[in-house]
Amino acid sequence: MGLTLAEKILKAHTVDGVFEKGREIGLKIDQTLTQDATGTMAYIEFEAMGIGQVKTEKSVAYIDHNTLQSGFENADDHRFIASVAKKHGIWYSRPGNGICHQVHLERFGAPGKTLIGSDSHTPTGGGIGMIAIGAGGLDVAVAMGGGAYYITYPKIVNVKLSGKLSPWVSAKDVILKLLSILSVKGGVGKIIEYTGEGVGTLSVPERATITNMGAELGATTSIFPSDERTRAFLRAEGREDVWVPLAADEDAVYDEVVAIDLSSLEPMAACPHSPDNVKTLGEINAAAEGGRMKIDQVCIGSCTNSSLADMLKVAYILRGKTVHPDVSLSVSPGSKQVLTMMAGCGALETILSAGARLLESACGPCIGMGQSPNSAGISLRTFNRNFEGRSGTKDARVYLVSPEVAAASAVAGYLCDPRALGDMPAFVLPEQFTVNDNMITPPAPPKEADSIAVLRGPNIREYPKTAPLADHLRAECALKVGDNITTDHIMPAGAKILPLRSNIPAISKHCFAVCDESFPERALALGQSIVVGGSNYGQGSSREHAALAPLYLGVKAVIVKSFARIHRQNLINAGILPLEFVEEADYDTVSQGDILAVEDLREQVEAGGPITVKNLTKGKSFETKCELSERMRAILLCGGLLDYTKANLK
Ligand code: MIC
Ligand code: SF4
Repeated sequence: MGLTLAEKILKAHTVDGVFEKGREIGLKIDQTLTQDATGTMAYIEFEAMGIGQVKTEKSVAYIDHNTLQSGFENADDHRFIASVAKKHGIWYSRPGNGICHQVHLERFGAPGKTLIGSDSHTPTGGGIGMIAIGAGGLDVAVAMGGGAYYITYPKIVNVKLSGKLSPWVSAKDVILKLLSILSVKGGVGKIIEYTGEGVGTLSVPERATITNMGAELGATTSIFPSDERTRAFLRAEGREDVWVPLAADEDAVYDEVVAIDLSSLEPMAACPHSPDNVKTLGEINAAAEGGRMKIDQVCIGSCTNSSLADMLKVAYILRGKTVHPDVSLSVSPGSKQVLTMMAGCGALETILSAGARLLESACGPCIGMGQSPNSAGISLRTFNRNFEGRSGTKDARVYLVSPEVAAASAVAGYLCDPRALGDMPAFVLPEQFTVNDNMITPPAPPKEADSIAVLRGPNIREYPKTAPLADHLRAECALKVGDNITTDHIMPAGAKILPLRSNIPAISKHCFAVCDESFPERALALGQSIVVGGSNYGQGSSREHAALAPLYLGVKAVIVKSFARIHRQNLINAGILPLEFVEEADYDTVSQGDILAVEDLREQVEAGGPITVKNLTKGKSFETKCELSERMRAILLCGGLLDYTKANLK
């Protein structure tokens, strides 16, 4: 029986466990990446492990999230990361050089390699045939130290692409279509592998848009074959030497198959407040007053849609036009390389003449770092997430669209179908890109490492205190939330809160602010507490702060209907017990304020069976499950991955 492409790469990298469906496997990690918002914590953890030089083939630290320096905090974090990187063998991409995923694809990614990154959109690398997975900072720190990265051998879903995209229909529409089929939890525990003759019609940037937003399916990762188009992209980057052809075996067997005919797709949008709330533009406009949805803002950029290919289309649509007077249009090119090439070919001038507001090559508005919309504003964004409050304006209505829809709408002033623009020219990418790595600082030679001081600012605090799992647990349900709670609910981002990413006591004050502002104070006063939630709890970002803030506030267990993958792992890494209701109906029997208890907790976790939770307030009990590998059990029992790693290093 043949192997899928994902399985081939996973198999070649399995260094621990049994290579069987559903079992936990430990992967050798070739490359790692961090960004600044998760990176400070990852390097604090790396340092706490006492490892000298990184053991990976390539580790890169990017500054792209916290680039708005409205106080000393972010600049201090940049300086800290730069110095840690230099000391420990890590390449450092300076602020202004671009968004981690875009730059990694351009300058470091390589087909057939494994990459983990402390950012959920790391699967962007699947666009050139990598197994690229988003993980918590602590997992990345362990991988930098040469430790394996553990995943459950996933199911492999084959998305078979046929046909060819029609003019003005975009790669974004492919992933929006898949989100409408599978939903935001349809990819949990799965790798999405693209095959079929439609693959060859898509360029690397288009493939990367699709694998990037596979994160919104909850998938472990997504991957495209490495073919002649991959080779051409790497050649244009001056890196053809890393190219290898890669594809699934002819007789590969998949767990599920989804067929998408590219020719049948049309421009779509994900409506508020979820990436899978997908509708056609026609449907959205038909429901709006006067048959047209008026818009207030358009933002083009983010790691999903900020390549040169995207920018050339935007420039073409804006040529000779002016942005509608009621609309604010911002453009953030994905990297210095993209921006330089836009300047070189005149696209930048066209975009600026049309009245776009040029932002630096960084995450910017995607993570609420500026450009929050007006009250109840309607914002079209080429980004990947439209969770409530993420834009920085609580009542904003954010729609996720392709760059083509975004640009056409910015001119029209309402949600506009770009197919109305008529014929589409062929957008041809240059054979050679403008490569200049002067904003990437190499690490110091290992022999100089001892002489390099790590520069810490006053906002950089230690990892929160941990303790081994207690014998018994008795705590109040301090918060009960519903389904699809995102990490943006648990640990919001935005320009005010992000600078606190390296200070857990300070950032914890904002934990669950979107749901209940009084939670942090209550939880701290209680000393220990339990959070109860619905299904797909913790979807979205990889930020381990969504586990570290609860850890600091004394949350001992989270009981939900189901978890998103990265967040569940982050809870285990932080030593917080992740429990799932065996009977979903039991969720309804728990109220906020109930006192819950688990007797013989350590014993029950060790035994691995269902765990009984008593609701002392209601005089009832219910069963929960806590399916853990032996390794995860050991991590939880000793109080989290940091303690486990320290203990096992000795
Ligand atoms: C995001 O898109 O939500 C982020 C900000 O890039 C996060 C990482 C973070 O919270 O720092 C992610 O996707 O993992
Ligand atoms: Fe940055 Fe947005 Fe991409 Fe996250 S999704 S890495 S915030 S651009």
